[in-house]
Amino acid sequence: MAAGSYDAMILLFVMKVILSEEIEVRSSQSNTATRLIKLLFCRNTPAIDPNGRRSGYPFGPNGTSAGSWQYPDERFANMKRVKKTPDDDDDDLASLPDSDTHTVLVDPDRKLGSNPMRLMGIIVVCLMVVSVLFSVSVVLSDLPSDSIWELSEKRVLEVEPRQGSEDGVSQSTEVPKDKLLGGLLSAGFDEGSCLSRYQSVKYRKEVSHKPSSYLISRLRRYEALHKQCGPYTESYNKTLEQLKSGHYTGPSECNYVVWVSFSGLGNRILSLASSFLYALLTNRVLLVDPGVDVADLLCEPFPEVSWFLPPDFPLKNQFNQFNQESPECYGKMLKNITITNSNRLTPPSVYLHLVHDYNDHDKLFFCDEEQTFLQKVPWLIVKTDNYFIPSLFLIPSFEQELSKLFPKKDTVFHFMGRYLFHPTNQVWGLITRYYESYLAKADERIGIQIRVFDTGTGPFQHVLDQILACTVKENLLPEINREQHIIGPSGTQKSKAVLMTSLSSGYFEKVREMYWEYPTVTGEVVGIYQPSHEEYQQTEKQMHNRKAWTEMYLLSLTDVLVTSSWSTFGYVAQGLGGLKPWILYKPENRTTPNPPCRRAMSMEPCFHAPPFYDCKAKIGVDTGALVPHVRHCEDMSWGLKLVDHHDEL
Ligand SMILES: Nc1nc2c(ncn2[C@@H]2O[C@H](COP(=O)(O)OP(=O)(O)O)[C@@H](O)[C@H]2O)c(=O)[nH]1
Ligand SMILES: [Mg+2]
Repeated sequence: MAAGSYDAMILLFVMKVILSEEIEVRSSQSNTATRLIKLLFCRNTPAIDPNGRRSGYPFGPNGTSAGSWQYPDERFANMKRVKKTPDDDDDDLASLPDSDTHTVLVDPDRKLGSNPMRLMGIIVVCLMVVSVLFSVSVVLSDLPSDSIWELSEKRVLEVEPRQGSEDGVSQSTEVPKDKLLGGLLSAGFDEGSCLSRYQSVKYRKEVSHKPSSYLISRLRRYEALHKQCGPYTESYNKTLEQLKSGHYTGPSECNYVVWVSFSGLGNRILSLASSFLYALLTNRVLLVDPGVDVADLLCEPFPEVSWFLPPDFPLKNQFNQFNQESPECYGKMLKNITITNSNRLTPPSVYLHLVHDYNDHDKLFFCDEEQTFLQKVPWLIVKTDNYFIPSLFLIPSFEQELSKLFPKKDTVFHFMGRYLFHPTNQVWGLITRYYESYLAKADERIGIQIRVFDTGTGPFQHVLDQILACTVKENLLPEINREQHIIGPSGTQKSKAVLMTSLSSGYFEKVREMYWEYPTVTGEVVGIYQPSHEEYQQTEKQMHNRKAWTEMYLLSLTDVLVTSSWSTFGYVAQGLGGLKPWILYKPENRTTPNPPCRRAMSMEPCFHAPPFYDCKAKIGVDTGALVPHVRHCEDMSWGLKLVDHHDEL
């Protein structure tokens, strides 16, 4: 294409000059030939205008010789770049008829054909043109191989990204996505040690949420602090001395939040995110009790220095015994206090009991006054099964920082989760193998998370009815046609892959059977899949927890999500996925609720056990009615959750 258009352009230009009788034939043929050769290969550097554009391009926007022009289109610019040789500028065809040459050639007073010598000259010129064009085309079609390589490379780079594909995996092979999630993740990790960290983006749809630059800078600052204060650093050892001595000896360089592994996996992920945000807000370092399985499930989230609490941490053996009655419990200390705050001695550590059964004294943790006191304590040991972030938004001293970190308030868990929770390679294998086998090829992926808190073994008919009522009513799944056997031509229908998760296999079997036995009214093909059915919740069993984490994560990779009320398992999926789910209402009296479900206000998890206390007025208050961004949850009337101002309430 390049050689052909060069030829055409040159020919056009020469013909135009001849036919408009603008060629002055001087004394001899050789002179004419010299001029034409000069015309075709003139060696002058084109002028650059103040904007860095070349001037003198002969084929200006209206076919005019523009004095100061812009490239008419980018393809031409590419052609020029492709032809880069050491003489590139000199050989630049764009600069051919520079103003200089042009002036010499033009003589408007002389007319073609008025003299036989001139006619002869023109014939010779034509012959010359033909021969020169031949040579030029040979030269251009015989470009050096690396020029051709450059040309093909340019074409590859110009390939438009594929539009409209929902398939994150196949799309990723063509469109490089932002593996650092808009700067949320640090770049310095070894990719192979935790493949999910940088690969997860390939499996997800691009979400519109972007982390604030302030959040990004705070995370980088946190990482630096963690590196300075993490396990076995000089600062860590120094602060540990205070703990061992049992006496507070003054402010320390590094202060810590120690998260104790406690409760089901969904709760642990939510409480870990809460503890990390609390650490970020209070300039503390988060250290994680690995429990029996955390290291098997989650990669290290901070570069260089581990987030795991060393096994020789002095209080480690007491974690299991810590409760509301422990003398180290902050709520207990407050209960026993008879003197004013200012006279209280600062201990080197306190135990914070923020478990769902906590009492009013424990809940004073959410008051500014107590936060001021806790600020000085080097070691805070936290046991919690809650997503307590909504109540952090009601503490005045955190307000400003939180709104800078999260200008969009319903993205807190989404960003904390995407930053912290990367499945280990073992779990990533389970996730990706399942995704690629059953979900990747579908036109749409629907997640249905079933969690039944009723006693007795399911499956229950009222729950099955509820699932179908919700998904069909909300147009998430098509209805079936019980009258016909076949609908629509085969092979052309849209496909939906439904990922069901439940401890029981009963719901999955019934729904799968239904879509096998009958066609859908829309002709859509519906595949139903469930990775496991573990029957009951198990603790401390490695594969059980890996499967639970795999399923939460797979649910987060779907396009549309249905979750169960009260389930932290579902909250994790919706938050990681950036999905506003349809929530199945909690059935009462073994009856299908009507309506069966509703759309969530936001993708944020619900804080199941918030305090209802006005710390200043020292009276009870509805904490779900104080600010527009902290509301009562859809699935738990007393719970609190974050919503964005503009979300429908
Ligand atoms: N694999 C799997 N495990 C489940 C499922 N539902 C509950 N579990 C197990 O039961 C535990 C329940 O605790 P949690 O994660 O807090 O979920 P929640 O009870 O729904 O809030 C999970 O951690 C799993 O161990 C499920 O659908 N799939
Ligand atoms: Mg739970």
